[in-house]
Amino acid sequence: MRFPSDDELMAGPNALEGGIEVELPEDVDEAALGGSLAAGVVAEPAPEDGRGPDEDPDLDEADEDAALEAASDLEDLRRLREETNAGAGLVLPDFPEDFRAGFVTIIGRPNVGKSTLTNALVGQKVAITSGRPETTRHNIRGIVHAEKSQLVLVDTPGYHRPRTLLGKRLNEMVREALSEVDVVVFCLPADQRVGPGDRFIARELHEVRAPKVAVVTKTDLVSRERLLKHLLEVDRMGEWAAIVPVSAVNGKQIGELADVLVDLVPLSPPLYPDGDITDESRDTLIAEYVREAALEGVRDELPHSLAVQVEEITEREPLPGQKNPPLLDVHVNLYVERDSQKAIIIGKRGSRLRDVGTRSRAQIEEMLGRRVYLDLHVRTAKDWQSDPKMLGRLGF
Ligand SMILES: Nc1nc2c(ncn2[C@@H]2O[C@H](COP(=O)(O)OP(=O)(O)OP(=O)(O)O)[C@@H](O)[C@H]2O)c(=O)[nH]1
Ligand SMILES: [Mg+2]
Repeated sequence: MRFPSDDELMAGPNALEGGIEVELPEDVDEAALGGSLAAGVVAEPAPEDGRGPDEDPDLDEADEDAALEAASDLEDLRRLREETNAGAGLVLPDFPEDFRAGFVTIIGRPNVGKSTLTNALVGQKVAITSGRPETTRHNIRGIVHAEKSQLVLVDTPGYHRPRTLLGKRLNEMVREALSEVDVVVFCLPADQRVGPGDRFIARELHEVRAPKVAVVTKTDLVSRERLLKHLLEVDRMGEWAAIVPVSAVNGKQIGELADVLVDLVPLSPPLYPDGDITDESRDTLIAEYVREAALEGVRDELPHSLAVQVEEITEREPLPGQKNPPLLDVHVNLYVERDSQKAIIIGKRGSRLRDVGTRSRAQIEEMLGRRVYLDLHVRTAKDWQSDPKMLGRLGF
């Protein structure tokens, strides 16, 4: 199968130039369609045994082994929690018999709003976002808690045509997140036409057994008429358990989407303790906040060339009689691929880097609930995106 070219995958063919040209078929009743969309769309609830709708009862043994292996991590986690609970009797709080919980992987091309949607569903920022494609570089779990349900969202890197070894690794992460999943959310932005990149992803999804929800993102950017045409295009693309239009920036239909997803995950005890909203480590969050601040206002290849890693965090000696927690020294390295990029990131007399420090420090201090001294170093790691050794050092 031919992978669409970069231009096809990116803005070009999907961008909305002069409006969507797709005509509504004559037999479609726009009013009726609009009505069902406004109501939050049609979802088929998961069967009570928690299996996907197209689970094949006649799997042969080899298939069964493969399927079991794919499901094992998820199942192991569930079993472990159940057993620990039964044995020790203290890990899990009581949960209702009809409690639902499961993994929801969010996929789509770069820049379609996956991370913004994840944050909106969680209700707090767990993933950084930016107007540049390929912002997310690892699978990020965000947990949505409700009285009778828990959704473990997995925000993934944008699926794209890889140009570098990093790109290949990012796509592998997406495929990994699709291998153990209860529901797939496929994001398609309302302000771009369905293009070859989307169709490629849709074809990949044929292999995935879990129910799929098409989420049309960024509805605030288009008129109702355009949205309806887009929804029809999406509807024609495949078999969806539901199609939900949302706007993550103004919170429209986010609650409705959560309800649809809860109906699709299986009956299960909670998978994460109450109150956990992500499994991102402190250091990862710090590095990501710095990268987000550094991405603001940079163009061309620079966003791709930028990587950030926490080098060291040390606590200062408390001052005599000090009541507040002592200052934390946070040392962070920013890597770029060329010296010319280094100069851009640092800015005139260090002004840009200072700005990056001020903005990210505010977020870091809020997260840690204490004051930090943030020390940023910009280093050149030549062509790190294609250097296996450097990729390894940077955690890819
Ligand atoms: N107007 C509008 N903009 C949105 C919405 N959701 C996301 N955006 C913007 O779209 C851009 C991309 O958002 P992200 O959430 O970073 O997209 P992503 O799909 O996670 O991107 P990658 O991580 O690069 O794959 C950002 O500038 C967001 O502010 C929305 O509902 N409405
Ligand atoms: Mg993202």
